[in-house]
Amino acid sequence: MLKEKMLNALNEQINAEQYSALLYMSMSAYFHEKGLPGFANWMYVQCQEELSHANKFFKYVVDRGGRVEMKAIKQMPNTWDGLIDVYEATLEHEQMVTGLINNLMDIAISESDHAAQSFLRWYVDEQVEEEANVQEILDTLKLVGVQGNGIFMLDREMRQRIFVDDTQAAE
Ligand code: OFO
Repeated sequence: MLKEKMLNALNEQINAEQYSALLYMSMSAYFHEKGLPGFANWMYVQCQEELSHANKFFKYVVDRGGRVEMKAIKQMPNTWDGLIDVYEATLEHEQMVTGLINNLMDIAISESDHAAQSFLRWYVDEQVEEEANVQEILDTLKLVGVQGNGIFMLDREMRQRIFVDDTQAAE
């Protein structure tokens, strides 16, 4: 059985992951508007990943006998100042999420909840990958510049990304 503090934090995290999904969907819509279908696809896949993260937390709470409580999702931004601004905002958001995951792990450690520590390790590793992927795109964008042929090629590359549900493979 989950202790109350951990249960509340897990419910907050379900909300945070769902917010992440909608934030990335909003970024996807922004890229469609800007004529960048590849980047729009990349963000849509990111949205699907975040929903899978939320669902994994949902299932975990249920498996531990806890009650999932769905909460209102705060308004996400709808516009940005170009490609670099979007990926800077994405990196900042992922760094914030890493902080939330670390906080969950701190609670699990302080409560000697070994099952939660084991479960959360997947997210600790996932956040390293999330931040690294976004940083890499940001570095590439800064290198090629945000206009012209480089962006056209990059947009085509971003179109290749497909959703793979890593949360299932880890179980
Ligand atoms: Fe769920 O990893 Fe991003 O936010």
